[in-house]
Amino acid sequence: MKSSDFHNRRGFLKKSALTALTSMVGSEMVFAKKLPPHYLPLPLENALEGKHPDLMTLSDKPWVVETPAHLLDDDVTPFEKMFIRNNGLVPEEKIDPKTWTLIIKGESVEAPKTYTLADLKAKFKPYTYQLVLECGGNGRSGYVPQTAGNQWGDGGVSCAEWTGVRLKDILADVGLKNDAVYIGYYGKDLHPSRDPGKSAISRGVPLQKALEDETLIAWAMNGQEIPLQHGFPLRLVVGGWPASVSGKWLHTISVRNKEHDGAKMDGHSYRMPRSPVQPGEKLPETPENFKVIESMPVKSLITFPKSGIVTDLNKTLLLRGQAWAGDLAVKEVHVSIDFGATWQKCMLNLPKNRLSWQRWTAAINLPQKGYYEVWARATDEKGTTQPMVIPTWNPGGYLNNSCHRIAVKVV
Ligand SMILES: Nc1nc2c(c(=O)[nH]1)N[C@H]1C(S)=C(S)[C@@H](COP(=O)(O)O)O[C@H]1N2
Ligand SMILES: [Mo]
Repeated sequence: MKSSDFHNRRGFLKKSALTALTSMVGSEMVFAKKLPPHYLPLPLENALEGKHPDLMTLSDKPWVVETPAHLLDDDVTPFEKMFIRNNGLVPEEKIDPKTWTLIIKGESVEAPKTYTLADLKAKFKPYTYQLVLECGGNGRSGYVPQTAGNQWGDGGVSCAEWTGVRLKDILADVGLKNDAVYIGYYGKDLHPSRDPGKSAISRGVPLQKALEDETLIAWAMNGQEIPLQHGFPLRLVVGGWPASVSGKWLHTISVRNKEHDGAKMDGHSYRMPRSPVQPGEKLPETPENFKVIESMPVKSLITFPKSGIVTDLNKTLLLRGQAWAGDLAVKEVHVSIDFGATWQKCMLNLPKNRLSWQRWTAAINLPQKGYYEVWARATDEKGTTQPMVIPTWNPGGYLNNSCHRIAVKVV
């Protein structure tokens, strides 16, 4: 369905579209004439179709939708519980996977090369990995003073199973020049301004990360076609780094001889100050002051029970959660019921594969009736532990990996 089927050149609903929309919505659209330019009735925007009703919409133009922590309890995140983060507007043209192509170009390829989806499937060996995609801004709402950007709670993270071919196999087939150091992606989504000359986001990773076994050009998620909101029909998937490097609706990869300079690679976008700043401090947004975020830090969630649970005295409470640590594995997870004064070690599963999250479980006994908080704290394989308090404030509000807490009442 195309916006131009319904909107005139100035973006307002066409008179001819009104009857069609009315019948699609199922009743008269009382204030249809007042619908702002480029808006469609929500049921036709489709973003939340099939999504769990308890996901939280942070924004609808573009769509930004968060998953509450207790819905991240599956080992493999299903589509209906997967967060959405769009920087622009989902492609409006009808997507035909048969004619979709991936172009590999840029100053550091021997010669540009184009693949159809069928070429990718026929030419290269497919792999399937479970990969953590966490928005760089996940947890942003914890920072004081508040920073600009979507005010994520804890749920801008997923770990689905992605199937595709290794980017490194494709790049080897294309042939790279010696000066190749970075790759950047381009997707078919529209800039929010609808200016076709602008891209909503075009990020990338150093060549070294691009060449890892788990870096995929994926056409399937959880064994099915990638859902439209998550990048149908083709997506770059790079686990462990800010999910903004996992380009949806992928049509081009550019191999660069310098740090990629696409949209949202500059300023303080997905960048951290090179040295800590005072909360609220304004820092000139130069590359000298800000460096691109690479691996995400160690983090965990309590996915069961849901915060606010009421339980009985003398009943052992079983806890479950997920833990991940960017490029690293998680070594240990601990929980505390006394605001971090003492910690109890949890059971921790091995990851299904590198860059997957890891299930942790614990059984706790709460000594008397009253209010408790359960805190969870993961430690990565290098010994780095999550902070209990909000970590260093930064202008973009990124990388808040403070301990997740839930409230528990014993009666
Ligand atoms: N083409 C394109 N790719 C994109 C984005 C986007 O807006 N356009 N958003 C990025 C960001 S910031 C995040 S956090 C993830 C979100 O992935 P999801 O919506 O599938 O959960 O996609 C990334 N890939
Ligand atoms: Mo993101």
